[in-house]
Amino acid sequence: MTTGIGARIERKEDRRLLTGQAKFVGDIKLPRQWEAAFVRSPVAHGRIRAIRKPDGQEHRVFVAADLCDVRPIRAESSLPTYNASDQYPLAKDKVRFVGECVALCIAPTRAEAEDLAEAVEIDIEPLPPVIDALKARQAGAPLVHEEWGNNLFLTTFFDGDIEALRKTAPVVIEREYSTARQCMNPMEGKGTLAHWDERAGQLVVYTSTQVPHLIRTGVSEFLGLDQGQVRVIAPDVGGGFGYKCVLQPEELSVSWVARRTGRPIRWTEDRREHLVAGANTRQHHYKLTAFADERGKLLGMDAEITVDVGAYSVWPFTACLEAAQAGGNLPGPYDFGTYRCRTWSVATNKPAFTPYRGVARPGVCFAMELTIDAIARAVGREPSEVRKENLVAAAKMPFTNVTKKFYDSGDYPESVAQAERHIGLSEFRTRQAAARAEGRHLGIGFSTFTEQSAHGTKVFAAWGLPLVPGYEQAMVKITPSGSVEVRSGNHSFGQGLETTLAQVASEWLTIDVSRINVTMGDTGVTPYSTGAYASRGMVMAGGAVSKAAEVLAGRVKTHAAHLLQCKPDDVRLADGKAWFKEAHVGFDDIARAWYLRPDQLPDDVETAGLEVTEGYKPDIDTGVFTYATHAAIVEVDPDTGKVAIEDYYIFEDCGRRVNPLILEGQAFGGAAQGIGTALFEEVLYDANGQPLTSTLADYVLPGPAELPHFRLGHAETLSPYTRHGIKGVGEGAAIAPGGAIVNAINDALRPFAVEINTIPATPDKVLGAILRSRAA
Ligand code: MCN
Ligand code: SMO
Repeated sequence: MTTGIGARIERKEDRRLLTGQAKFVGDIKLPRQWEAAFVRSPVAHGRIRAIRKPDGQEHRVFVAADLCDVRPIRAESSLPTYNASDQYPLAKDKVRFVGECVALCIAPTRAEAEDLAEAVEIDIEPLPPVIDALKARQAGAPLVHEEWGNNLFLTTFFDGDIEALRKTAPVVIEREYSTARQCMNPMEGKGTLAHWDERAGQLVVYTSTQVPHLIRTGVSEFLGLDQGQVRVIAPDVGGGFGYKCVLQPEELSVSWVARRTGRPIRWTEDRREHLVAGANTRQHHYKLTAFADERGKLLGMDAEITVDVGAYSVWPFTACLEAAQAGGNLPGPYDFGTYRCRTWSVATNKPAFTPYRGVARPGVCFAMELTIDAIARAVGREPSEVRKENLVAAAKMPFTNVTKKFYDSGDYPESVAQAERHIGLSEFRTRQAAARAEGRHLGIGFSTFTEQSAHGTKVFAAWGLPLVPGYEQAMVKITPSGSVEVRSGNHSFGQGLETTLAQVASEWLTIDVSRINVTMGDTGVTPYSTGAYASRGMVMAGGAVSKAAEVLAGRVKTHAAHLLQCKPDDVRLADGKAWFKEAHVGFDDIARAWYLRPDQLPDDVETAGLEVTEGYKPDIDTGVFTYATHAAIVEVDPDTGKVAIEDYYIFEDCGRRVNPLILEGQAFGGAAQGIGTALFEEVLYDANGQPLTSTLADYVLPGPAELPHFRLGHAETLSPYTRHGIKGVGEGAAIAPGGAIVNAINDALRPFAVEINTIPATPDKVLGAILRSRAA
């Protein structure tokens, strides 16, 4: 059996993950290691008057004044109107959200460090908190960063001539939508263990991250070290979801204190710290007007998007990635000509916004997909029909949309047709009518989106981030025993690259993946990579491994030709061996000759060896687009407002599939998170900015009982612009559930003539809408 591209094989990493043998930051124990605990701000906004360290413990407690040689984290952007923020790893002068780090305490155990943290006294003069982004946007609001004179990290603008449409369009739909603030809750929290290695002359930082090379740059820049003095190692990482692709202040202060004290120091995020200080994503508000003709064909759209990005701009992706992407992505897979959009990235007294699986698109997809259904209801047609007619037609591919996104390939309407068929739309309408007659409320909803992946240099530059390249390198090598080693500076943090990169190498070298060892995440031994985010891993790291493995396969043939006494061109690789006609040699023979028996090789032997590093960049700089349609059937209980998902179907096209089994996991896991967004998850604050959802009893994550049995179908339209035709897909499934589920809820609620336009659609919101309708 081949284990190359397309093989449905189990993940190499699962044995150690499932048998408790994985090595996370929390599993590492170094000699003389101490643990850290943070004193965190109890108020959302305030001026620090004094911090008193407990008597006799001054050497174990660190505050901003101690870290005076550390530069604040400052993410720059090349976009005009951008306001940068300085985030001191330990707050200096002001605190700007509940949970912001104020002091760092170290002790032999975490319990002792926490006791020490309790004994630190902080005196903070409270300031009026900025909690509501729509109010904070207005002039005269209290300021999170006084020096700006407003609360705006950034505003962006797409200009389209919408006024003409306002007068002429037969159908005008106006809506406001909102999505709740969330946190990602990876199974493994964030964690960092740093120590100074005197022998290497390096600060070694073990950290739970998706982007080890970027963290190395960040730690060295803000600590004022040469990059050669820092080595970052991401061991096993138990999920990241975007939370772990930025430099966290804790990473910096723990690194500093390890260097200062000469002791290995570890901080492990606990669940409450995550729910409070990591409460940082997805909070969008939309004011939207859509214009359509009598059949529901979209003519144009006017949008205002406000994103509540919290107090600081994260490094390196800034506070603006979300809103900048939202403005460009709102038109999504739809074909229409006029678009006006204004976005605001608003500073509030909440934790700093970080990217979360889907970045901006779960919000825009929710807003757009509800609007499509609202248009369909207004013109009295089946929403999926209206959807199909508005999507970019296959015949128009490749297609440049109204925000200049270049859709490389695919058949978007067909994905809806597939979803209609598999969820059983026509049969459902009959069943729905019968159920309604019995007082039961079933609904069906669809949601379609595009997922840009493998963004090029120019795409990030256009978002104000010129430091993010659209290329990648990888190393592939044959060991002296004939097995294979792959090294990539990207990281495998749950999504399965450790296996799929081995599959790409296996594709060229034909050796079984069990003999391919993949090393990632250690800046000391891997080629530079900015890491795993934006669904770039498979295309970029996969492309680099593919190129390196292809070159290496050529070298293997050259060496095999000596042993087989033929021409390199006549050598064929199959089953992990090199063949000339019926004769063959194994990789072990070839490797032995090169490494251990050079006397067997000719004098003019090719000295380049059996180790190849290659770089890769897709043939297009604008990214490649995966797309999918999700379809859901729900039942709404009109007495409780509770929503049960009866069926859920996903039809997806991510180009060439490297591992269909992993892709199922990606789709089901992503959709589970999207269902959390749609129905359950919501970080709440009171008027003072105090978080009300600081335990998992208050912040509701969906578990198996709340999730449907997902079904998945695939098309495989190869991208013309990437190696093997691969497109990225890791974020995709988290994007669509909000739209599919709430469209289904609104379909179920049609007899009540109400709509839900806010997620999560919790029972109180659904029941509230029903009760208002009954009262009216
Ligand atoms: N894949 C494939 N065939 C393709 C495309 C992808 O088999 N045509 C596989 C890849 O090999 C990889 C996975 O699907 O194992 C996702 O690949 P890709 O879309 O390239 O995404 P990345 O490797 O860059 O992973 C990052 C992406 C992002 S940005 C988030 S957020 C996310 C996600 O992946 N976070 C995850 N999936 C996650 N899955 C888990 N379990 N945990 C997370 O934190
Ligand atoms: S949110 Mo994924 O790490 O781009």
